[in-house]
Amino acid sequence: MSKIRPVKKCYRCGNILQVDSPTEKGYITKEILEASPSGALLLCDECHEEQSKENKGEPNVPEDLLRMLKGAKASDALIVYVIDLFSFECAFSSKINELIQKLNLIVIANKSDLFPKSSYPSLRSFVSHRFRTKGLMIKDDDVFLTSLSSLGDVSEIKREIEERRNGHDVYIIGARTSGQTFFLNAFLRGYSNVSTRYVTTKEYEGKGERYMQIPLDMSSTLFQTPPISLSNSILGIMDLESALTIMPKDIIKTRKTSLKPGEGLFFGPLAFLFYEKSNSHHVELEIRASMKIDIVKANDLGKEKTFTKLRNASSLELKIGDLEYYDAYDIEIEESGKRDIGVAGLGFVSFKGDNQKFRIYVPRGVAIYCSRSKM
Ligand SMILES: Nc1nc2c(ncn2[C@@H]2O[C@H](COP(=O)(O)OP(=O)(O)O)[C@@H](O)[C@H]2O)c(=O)[nH]1
Ligand SMILES: [Mg+2]
Repeated sequence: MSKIRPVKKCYRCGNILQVDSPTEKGYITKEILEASPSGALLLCDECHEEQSKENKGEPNVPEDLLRMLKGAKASDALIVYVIDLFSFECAFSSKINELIQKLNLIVIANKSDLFPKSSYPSLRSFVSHRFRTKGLMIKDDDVFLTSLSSLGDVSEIKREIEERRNGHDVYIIGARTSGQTFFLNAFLRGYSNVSTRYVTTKEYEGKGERYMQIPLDMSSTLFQTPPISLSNSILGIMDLESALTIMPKDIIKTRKTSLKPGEGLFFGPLAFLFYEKSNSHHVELEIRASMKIDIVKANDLGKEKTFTKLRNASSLELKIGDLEYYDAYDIEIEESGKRDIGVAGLGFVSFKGDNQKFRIYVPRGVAIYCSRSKM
């Protein structure tokens, strides 16, 4: 009688897995293949190595920024770190953090208008906690919430900068779209030049973008810097125009739903969060994501079909492949407090920790995080 057996493929590159030739496509170490339970998602050795590099989940950082921060370190400058409160958790770079670790640092936590005022105190402590987990030892008092797009008044921050810089240079850093430009525009309102030098702009890396240098006194300067990239963010897999349409504009509404084991949620075609199991039967979720994203429930079996439907219906210009080539991560919740699972640039889902197991699928290279709850 004939026998039919599925052929094992690498779920990342799609090549048929083989154990004979390390130099050919799809090679996987025999012991790994033999030790894997049937039905497990497998990676060939090459993809496994690639993915373990990528899974550090950090964004690309312009060389010019690193060069400038070496200067900042040498001159004991003050760093003003601008973040987008909605999504900054995965925008850190260990290379940057190493350079600025010992410098004075203040954080401008921008886009506070997206959150209810009642959450401001907890947002500040969430931000400072997140910085500390990245080795940047700041206190809640070092975090300033702003809404720079609504012509926010930055005079308090200006005073803090003046006080904390001790006559030294200042470097504004942050990820693209966090609000650096809005901050500098606000800073320049009411600025008066007390030096004999001009406000100038300088082009870095020949990309046509220019960055400001603003004299603060006769010998010190405030430097705008090239932004940290969105390479590990959902915003990085679409053109800037699409990215701007999915960035939330108004206070983020909370959408509530619950999942039973075996069910998952699609965030448009951009991510799929699958709920595997927990102690209790179902999990209550609070979702905070752009309202432009359709959130659709699907079970594991129906996920490919739902994905295709959502992708075909999407008006966004997306650089994504099929769901089978998405990166997949297993998340096991060990804490019992309120937790968030988030996708860089897309949003986050909050729930009460109870030994749940989730699997999340995101376009290749997009970073995810799991942390205590932001709200
Ligand atoms: N909701 C909200 N959006 C903001 C705020 N500040 C900036 N933005 C938006 O974020 C985007 C990027 O801002 P920009 O200052 O150019 O960021 P940069 O890339 O860091 O220079 C723009 O589309 C702004 O409209 C804010 O305080 N609240
Ligand atoms: Mg800018």
